[in-house]
Amino acid sequence: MYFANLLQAVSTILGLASVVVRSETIELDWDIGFVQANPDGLYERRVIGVNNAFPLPRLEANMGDTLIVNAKNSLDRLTSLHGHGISFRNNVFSDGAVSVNHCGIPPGQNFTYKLELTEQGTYWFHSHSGGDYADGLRTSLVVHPPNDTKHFDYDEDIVLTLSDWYHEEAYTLGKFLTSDKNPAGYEPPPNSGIINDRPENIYNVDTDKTYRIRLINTSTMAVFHVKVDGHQMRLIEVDGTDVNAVEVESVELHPAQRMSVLITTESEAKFNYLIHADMDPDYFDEVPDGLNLNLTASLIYGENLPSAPKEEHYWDTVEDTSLVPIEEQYYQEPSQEFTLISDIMQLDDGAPHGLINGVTYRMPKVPILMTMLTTGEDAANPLVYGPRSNAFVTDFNVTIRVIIENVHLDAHPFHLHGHKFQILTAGPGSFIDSNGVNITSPDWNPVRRDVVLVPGTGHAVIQFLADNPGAWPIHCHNNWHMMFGMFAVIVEAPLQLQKTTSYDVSTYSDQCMLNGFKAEGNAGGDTGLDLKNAPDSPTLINYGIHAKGIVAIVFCTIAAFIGIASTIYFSKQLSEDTAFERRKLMQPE
Ligand SMILES: *[C@@H]1O[C@H](CO)[C@@H](O)[C@H](O)[C@H]1NC(C)=O
Ligand SMILES: *[C@@H]1O[C@H](CO)[C@@H](O)[C@H](O)[C@H]1NC(C)=O
Ligand SMILES: *[C@@H]1O[C@H](CO)[C@@H](O)[C@H](O)[C@H]1NC(C)=O
Ligand SMILES: *[C@@H]1O[C@H](CO)[C@@H](O)[C@H](O)[C@H]1NC(C)=O
Ligand SMILES: *[C@@H]1O[C@H](CO)[C@@H](O)[C@H](O)[C@H]1NC(C)=O
Ligand SMILES: *[C@@H]1O[C@H](CO)[C@@H](O)[C@H](O)[C@H]1NC(C)=O
Ligand SMILES: [Cu+2]
Repeated sequence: MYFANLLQAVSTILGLASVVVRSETIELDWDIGFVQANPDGLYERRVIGVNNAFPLPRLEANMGDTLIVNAKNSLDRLTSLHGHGISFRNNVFSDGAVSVNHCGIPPGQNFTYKLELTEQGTYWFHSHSGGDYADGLRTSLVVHPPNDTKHFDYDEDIVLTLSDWYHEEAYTLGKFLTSDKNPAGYEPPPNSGIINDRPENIYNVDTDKTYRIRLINTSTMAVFHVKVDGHQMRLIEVDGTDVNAVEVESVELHPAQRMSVLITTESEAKFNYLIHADMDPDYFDEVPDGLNLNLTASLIYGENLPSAPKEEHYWDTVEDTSLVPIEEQYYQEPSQEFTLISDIMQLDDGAPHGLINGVTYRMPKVPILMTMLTTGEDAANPLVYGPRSNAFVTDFNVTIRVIIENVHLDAHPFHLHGHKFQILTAGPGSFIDSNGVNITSPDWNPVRRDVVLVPGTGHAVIQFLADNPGAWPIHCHNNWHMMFGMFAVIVEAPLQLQKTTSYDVSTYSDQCMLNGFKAEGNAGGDTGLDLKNAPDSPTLINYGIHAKGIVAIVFCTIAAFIGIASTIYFSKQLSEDTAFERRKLMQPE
């Protein structure tokens, strides 16, 4: 990083900046290991850090730069790294989603990730293995625009990551949560919230300057509302897409989402102000006593100035679909359409599971990408990826529509790797019962993001151009829900991928083997469509008894475990009989 910045400074001094497009290669050595830290100032615990430190180094680069991260895994289990929102075009082995395009880094070994930063915006870099990102393995990644596509004037960036924080390790909590001891899929509320993975955040600001505040939601499950006292906010970016500025009172961020807002400081330094980041209690099953929902950072105009008088603030929401990207991409009629019905329920192993079309994801023996590259023409057949991979195979260079129908009561922030997709519509109820997609004009330019919030018992419809062959997960980014298996994979243009990507099995086979995977063949590690060795996963409990039966069973079991919390969860469940009715209609037997 320093080296790159230094080069930049030198080239600016030499006056080279205006004649050459600089693109730097930024190379980092990251040793991933456990360290002791006290991120919320309330409790010291073991967290996952880098090079013996926590929080992790912030990543920053210019558009066009390449980031190389040589990661060593010094944990006692496999791990991985993923650049959230980065397209990984031509670097399909660097996306880092374990079991999809990566076998993970075995303990004691290294892996080199390559991120070509071809798009400006606010991103983040985090583990894509188990709950490791919730235990600390995450940081911001800001890609600065070059002058000619810098759509807004601002003087400086302020980067705020917002997260919930648990005093117990996600690794341990996850084991309990995904077991038959937690049949109703209860999600424990966090112990606190943190900004920038540290207890205190103070920003010194100057008068009459414009700051771009970049917000990154690195939460497990918390939803934040952000507001700056005394300053009008203008929303200009969502998930790496610059949009026509919208004045907002506050912004709402779901897990894994990013937003940028501009604020202009006052001409006269009179007060110091607070930036508020409030966690929304509606997204928790339970709010424990003593959980401070309302976090703050400080904007300091002058050390000796008084604090601004307290302000009443309310939570505003900006509909994604009302935002208009500055760089236009017009709506196209889709050529292929997939429907994903998402749910969470107890399956026949007694544990809670996330479901896509009735199937809970189970890691195949061979990561999807490696199956795509080693099964010839079979790669275009969804069967080759196994019965539990939720694989959706696309053609090349056509428009793909994905309809997500959520029959569960919780809202789910769905993330797709490899693309910024257009959001055509999102709302309550099912898409089939809605007015459909409203094509407002031939040059309709829908908002593009990489995370879409699918409301509880609601729907969302997204589209993207299948021009990036690879294996791209589409999953809920609520970390608990992802652990429950609410996960599918877009198998994008496998035959095209075979033409453009050379793959030497021996490059990855040793690491894959150490982590329990194979590096070639179908989902069972065999050839052709012989899938007898492909992993299986639990299945649905007979629906005959479902609606009332499961509620009764689950209620008795869980009440013993979690007491009051489950009653709250259940009052949510019971008030929504319709969800159960719809499940019966939509789930396969
Ligand atoms: C970009 O704009 C800044 C401020 O206007 C200027 O100082 C800088 O030289 C420009 N860089 C290039 C590469 O044009
Ligand atoms: C592994 O990573 C460490 C630190 O990240 C680095 O010092 C070392 O050179 C790497 N080893 C190899 C073989 O690349
Ligand atoms: C962050 O993401 C989590 C998980 O989706 C979500 O519950 C929370 O509301 C988000 N917070 C913000 C500020 O977006
Ligand atoms: C947190 O902020 C919200 C919004 O201003 C407010 O309604 C709520 O009362 C605050 N909660 C606490 C505990 O201060
Ligand atoms: C993708 O499709 C468009 C329009 O159908 C065509 O112009 C373009 O050449 C295609 N690109 C590739 C790489 O095949
Ligand atoms: C479609 O969008 C237009 C323009 O925003 C709006 O006037 C119209 O009511 C919408 N139609 C439906 C069916 O939602
Ligand atoms: Cu979810």
